[in-house]
Amino acid sequence: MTPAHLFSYTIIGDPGVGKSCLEQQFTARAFPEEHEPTIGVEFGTRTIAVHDKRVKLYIWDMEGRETYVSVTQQCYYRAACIILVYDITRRETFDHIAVWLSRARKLSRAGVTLVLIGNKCDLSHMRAVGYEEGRKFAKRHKLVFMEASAKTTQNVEEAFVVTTETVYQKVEDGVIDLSEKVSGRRAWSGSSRPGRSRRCTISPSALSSARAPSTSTTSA
Ligand SMILES: Nc1nc2c(ncn2[C@@H]2O[C@H](COP(=O)(O)OP(=O)(O)OP(=O)(O)O)[C@@H](O)[C@H]2O)c(=O)[nH]1
Ligand SMILES: [Mg+2]
Repeated sequence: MTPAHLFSYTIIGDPGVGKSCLEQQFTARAFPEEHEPTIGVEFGTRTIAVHDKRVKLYIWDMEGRETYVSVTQQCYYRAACIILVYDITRRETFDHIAVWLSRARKLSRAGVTLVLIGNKCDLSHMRAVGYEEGRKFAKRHKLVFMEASAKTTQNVEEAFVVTTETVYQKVEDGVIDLSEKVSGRRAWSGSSRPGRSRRCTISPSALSSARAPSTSTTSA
C-alpha cells in the first residue's frame, strides 16, 4: 500500500553529537557500538502510522563537518522537519546551535518544523548544558525541545512521532506546501514495504547528480 504522505527529515549539528545514532535507533532500532563519522549524507527510512494514515519518513543524516556544503544544502530545502542536535556533555555543541539554526532557517522552506534535541542524556552525570537552558533556548526560538538518548532510546521514538504529527497537521492546515513531485523515489528509498526501514550511504557525487525524493504528499 502506498503511504499517504512522504516526509523528509534532516538531522544537523556538530560532529559526534549522535546524529547517526539517533537516526539508526529510530529506523533500525540499533545503537552501533563502533561508529564512523558520516561523510556527506546518509539516510534511513521508516514508515509509521499517524491518524490512521501511513507516513513514510526519509531521514537525512548529515555530516557534522559539512565538508560537502553544496551537497548537504539540498537536504535543508527538502525537509519538512529539521532536527538540530547537541551533546549535553559538550558545551560547545550547544553554543554552535545558533549557527546551525540560522543556516536551517535560511535554507529551509516556509512552514518547516524545527526541533532541538539535547542528546546523550544517559550521561547526565557529565552534563555541561542544563535542561532548562536547552528548554529556554528552544522556547525563545520556537523550537520543539527534548532531551534524548540514542543509547537508551529515551525520547527517540517521541522525537520523530510527535513531530510527524505536527508536520501532518501543518499539511492538513496548508501551513507547509509539500507539493513537489516525488521524482526518483524508488532509486532513493529502495524499499516500499510498510514498517520496514532501510539505511543507505550516499556519496556526495551521487547526491549532486541524482534527484532526491522530495518531501511530498501522495494519494492515500
Ligand atoms: N552515551 C551515549 N553515547 C552516544 C549517544 N549517541 C551517540 N553516542 C556516541 O557518540 C559518538 C558519535 O555518535 P555519531 O552518531 O557518530 O555522531 P554524529 O553526530 O553522527 O557525528 P558525525 O557523523 O561525525 O557528524 C559515538 O561514539 C556514539 O556511540 C548517546 O545517546 N549516549
Ligand atoms: Mg554521523
